[in-house]
Amino acid sequence: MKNQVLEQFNKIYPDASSPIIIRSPGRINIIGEHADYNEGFVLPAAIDKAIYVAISKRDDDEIHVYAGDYNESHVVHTDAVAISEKHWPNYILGVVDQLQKRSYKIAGFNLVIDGDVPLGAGLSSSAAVECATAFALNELFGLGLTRLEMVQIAQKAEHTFAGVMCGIMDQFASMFGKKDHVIQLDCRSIEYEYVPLELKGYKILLLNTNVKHSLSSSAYNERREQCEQGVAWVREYNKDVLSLRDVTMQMLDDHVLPKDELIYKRCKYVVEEIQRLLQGCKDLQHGDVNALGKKMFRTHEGLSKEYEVSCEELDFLVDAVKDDVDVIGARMMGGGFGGCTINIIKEEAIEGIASRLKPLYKQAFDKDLDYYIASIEDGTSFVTYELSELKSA
Ligand code: GAF
Repeated sequence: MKNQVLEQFNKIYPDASSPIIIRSPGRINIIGEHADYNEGFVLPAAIDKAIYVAISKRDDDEIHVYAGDYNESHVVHTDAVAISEKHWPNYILGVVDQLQKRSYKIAGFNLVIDGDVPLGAGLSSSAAVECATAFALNELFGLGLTRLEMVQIAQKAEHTFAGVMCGIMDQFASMFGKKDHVIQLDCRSIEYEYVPLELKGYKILLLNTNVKHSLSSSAYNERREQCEQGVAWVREYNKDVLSLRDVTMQMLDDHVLPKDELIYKRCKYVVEEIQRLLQGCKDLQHGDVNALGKKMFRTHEGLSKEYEVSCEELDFLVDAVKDDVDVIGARMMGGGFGGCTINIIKEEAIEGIASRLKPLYKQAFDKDLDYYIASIEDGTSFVTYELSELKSA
């Protein structure tokens, strides 16, 4: 990937000064879905699929960006940064806008972006682009931002320029990932702990439905509002309740169920998921991967039936492995409505299961099923290269 990005940079900006290169990974999440914006806990990790940004300064105040995936460029003056109809530049420009709003001076730059995080697959390619951009601009213009500040800027960019009112999980995982560890993140206090992911003969297999979750932003924002509505109803009786993190099933039964069954269902899923994650972390610490896996199946049930963010294809893939002794846990992952399932699966069984599922999936949906074995890697970082590599790229 590094060579590809260098090559593109040379081709698009032949007269530019040597770029710095940043790598920012996609993420998985073991358990704790739709918990982050409810101030619950999540258990994500950065993976070996990443977005790469090559960037260098210009002598003027123009921003030139080029996306390898789309073979498209976009140019804008630093005084005129605005949401683009092209969509992909927004994850970059949103970050520039956030920096400008915080009074950081951003001058002109040339940027190339590319990577191997499949787009729309629920692996947070957008957060990876935002984090790579924030890290790159921080370095290029010496802004002195901390990693957490960059995460918050990246998250806000997603709100303002992509219109998704996401929580903090994706950007945090991309920026703070640590090789072979998951991050147990408390999304209220932003305290976190790295927990070694020791799967003892098991691997993490991602099955990509190849359903792009393009309809998901309005539904995502709606779920968030439904959670907030549930909290508001509980708060009428208990002012100490600030989010679903503080809510018990009893409170939901007393104050939400009588008002609205749909909102009750949504909140119930989240309240149970927050508890499930805490138990799941204990499972992981005790090395009880089987118990963790069972909880993943239950999370999927909740996401599918109560939170209603799954889709036929995701349900199909979870159902298809549910009774397989080699798969100890599976569920849809991320925002939903498409993307990947995450499976904890016996290493020797991977090829067999993939070849069993591929034709079944094709027959059921007339779509291809892709699969990746995710390994857990470090978060956003520099990629070093020799000047000779740049010249020969
Ligand atoms: C998306 C969001 F970006 C995250 O913040 C999180 O809410 C996730 O959906 C669901 O857990 O990836």
